[in-house]
Amino acid sequence: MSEQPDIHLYTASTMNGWKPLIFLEEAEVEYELTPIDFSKKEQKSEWYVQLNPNGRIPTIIDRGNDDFVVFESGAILWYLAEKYGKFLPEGEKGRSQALQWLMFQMSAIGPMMGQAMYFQRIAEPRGHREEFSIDRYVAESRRLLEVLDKQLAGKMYLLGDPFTIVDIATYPWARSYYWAKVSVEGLNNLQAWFDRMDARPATQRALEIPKPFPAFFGKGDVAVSEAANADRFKSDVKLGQSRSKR
Ligand SMILES: N[C@@H](CCC(=O)N[C@@H](CS)C(=O)NCC(=O)O)C(=O)O
Repeated sequence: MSEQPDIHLYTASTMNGWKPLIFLEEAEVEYELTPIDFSKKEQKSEWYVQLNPNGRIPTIIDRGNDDFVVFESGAILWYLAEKYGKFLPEGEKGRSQALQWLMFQMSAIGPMMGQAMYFQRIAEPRGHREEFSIDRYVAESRRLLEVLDKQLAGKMYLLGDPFTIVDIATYPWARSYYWAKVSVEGLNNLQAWFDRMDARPATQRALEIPKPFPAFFGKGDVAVSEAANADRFKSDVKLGQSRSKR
């Protein structure tokens, strides 16, 4: 075991934060981990924003490549897949398909489910219920999960067989349907894919790092987790400044 692994990962236990962890655990690659504490706003600190201009997790530094820094979870997965030659299809068309579904996760599944979560699990417990926004994001999330369900018909994984970074990127978000309060009823292909992903030991190991957050999956004491989660983003909810007219 080398003293300094190439990859230094800055992350937290969230849907985007788990993506590089799932890759690294699945690929059995050594890495150094620095957990980022949202309650201390570490992701906004000066040293961190120099690495990640967006002030969000995750970020990696590749010591094996002149300390090259990569931010944006989709770009991190692509970088790691190329560096280690894993979990990316071969050939121009296969890679284009991977990029298409990665973009779909990054631009649609993540943002829509993220907002469904935000309005219900952060804003609402802090006394700020926005019915219209909740309906919009929950309905759009369900529609997107239906797209995934169709894509998965007759397939083991999102691009067929084998498992790729598209599964890695999509799983933490889609699997957190409980936290987004989005129903997966009737989405049998999606549920079968959840079962397959739930059965991958390395992926499951990653979900416990930096610390377990089982409430995202409807397990453990959800009320306690919801309160803690709402608390760590409390400064983001500006009560009394809503422009919505009701
Ligand atoms: N598009 C970015 C989004 C990153 C992101 O939103 N990260 C969240 C956690 S899932 C975060 O850092 N939140 C802390 C904050 O908003 O200050 C990516 O995929 O890397």
